[in-house]
Amino acid sequence: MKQDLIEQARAVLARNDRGDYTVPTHGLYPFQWNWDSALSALGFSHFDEARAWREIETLFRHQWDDGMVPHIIFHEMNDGYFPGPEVWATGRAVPTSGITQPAVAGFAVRRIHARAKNRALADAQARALLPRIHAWHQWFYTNRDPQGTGLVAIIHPWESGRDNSVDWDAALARVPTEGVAPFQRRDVAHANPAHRPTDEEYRRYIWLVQHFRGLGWDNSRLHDASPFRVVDPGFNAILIRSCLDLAALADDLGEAEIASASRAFAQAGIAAMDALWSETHGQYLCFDRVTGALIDSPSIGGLLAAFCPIPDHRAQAIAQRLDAIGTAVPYLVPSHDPAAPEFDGLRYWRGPVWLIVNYMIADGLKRAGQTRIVRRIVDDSLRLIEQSGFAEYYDPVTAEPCGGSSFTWTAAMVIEILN
Ligand code: 9WN
Repeated sequence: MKQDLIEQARAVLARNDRGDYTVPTHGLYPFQWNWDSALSALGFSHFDEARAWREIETLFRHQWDDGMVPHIIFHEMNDGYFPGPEVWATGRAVPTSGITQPAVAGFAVRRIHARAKNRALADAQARALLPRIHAWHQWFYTNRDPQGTGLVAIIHPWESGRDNSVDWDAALARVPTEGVAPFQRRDVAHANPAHRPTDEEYRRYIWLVQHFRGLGWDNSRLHDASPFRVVDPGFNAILIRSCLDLAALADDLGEAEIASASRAFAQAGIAAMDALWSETHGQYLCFDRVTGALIDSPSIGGLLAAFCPIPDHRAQAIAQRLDAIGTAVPYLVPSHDPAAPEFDGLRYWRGPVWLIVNYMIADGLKRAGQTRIVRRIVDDSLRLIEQSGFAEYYDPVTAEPCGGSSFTWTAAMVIEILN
């Protein structure tokens, strides 16, 4: 059974492999996505280390001069996705989007390096990537935390990777739609529209893209000029964890300066994170930098916070919260609280389970010693795969496969979990 699943997962990776990068899935997402690639490299690393390194190398080859690593790289033209390069208009030789995504690369590189069999290759690759990943982290703290609070904001829902989360509803409602050029969505030709964001959300997503494009994609201006500025505990936990992992890697490679700068970022972030805790919900919440208030939305972002080192009593509370959620739905971890009125088990980030997030929550809680709930998350993840294949996401009540199929990072997580 185990070997069968690994073989099937490898076939999914092979199908979506474009040589130097993978597409998330054929049809729906025909380009390279940032956090998909870094997490998918973990899967490749179990059977082809060189290919795993190449995936991340390709991603960083398209890093911007200011340090940002874009969320999409449009390697080959394909009109099956909207918004394409002409909408972003970032003016690069190989076109990219103009926003970023969760900074998982530092974590992935550290993990792949730590367990690599080909030590010479791993050292060479890690040494080349180290300053580039550090430049990205510096970019985050300079451009997305201009006041030096210790936590960074996202300026577009797509940056979070959790596009239509309930977390963004109120902040996104303040984004205008006037002046948005008419467009035709492509995603709904590939996936069930009931599983995807609404047209109204898309208009606001595109307004933000047009607004940033009008500012020449100048990152020193975008944060303050964006009507959407949200501090997401999950997003910050990923960045903090990657800073810590990069510090450990820098220690191994004798790069003391990068190690101490990375630790300083992480320490400031961990200290600031506690202000996002909600006693009422027993988890972390997002913070709206425009209104200056916490966002009353119990989503998976506040549980993913456990991916970075949080105090033991907080990890314990998150484990208890997951226990409670696990009595309400048969499959952990739903992307939104099943008891909340906004919960929708089919619609993307408003309820469905995503294997990559399960993996990161489980990894963080394992470090915190919460082994019982970790076992439940891992078991539920494998049950989903056995019943419903390598989907983009799953209904946490019925296990219905949703979104795209033959999904790269879902397959990569299966290889990672089973090895
Ligand atoms: C926009 C590729 C990406 C993931 C995101 C997921 C979805 C894109 C979209 O697909 O977002 O970036 O068009 O819906 O939400 O997490 O990286 O798999």
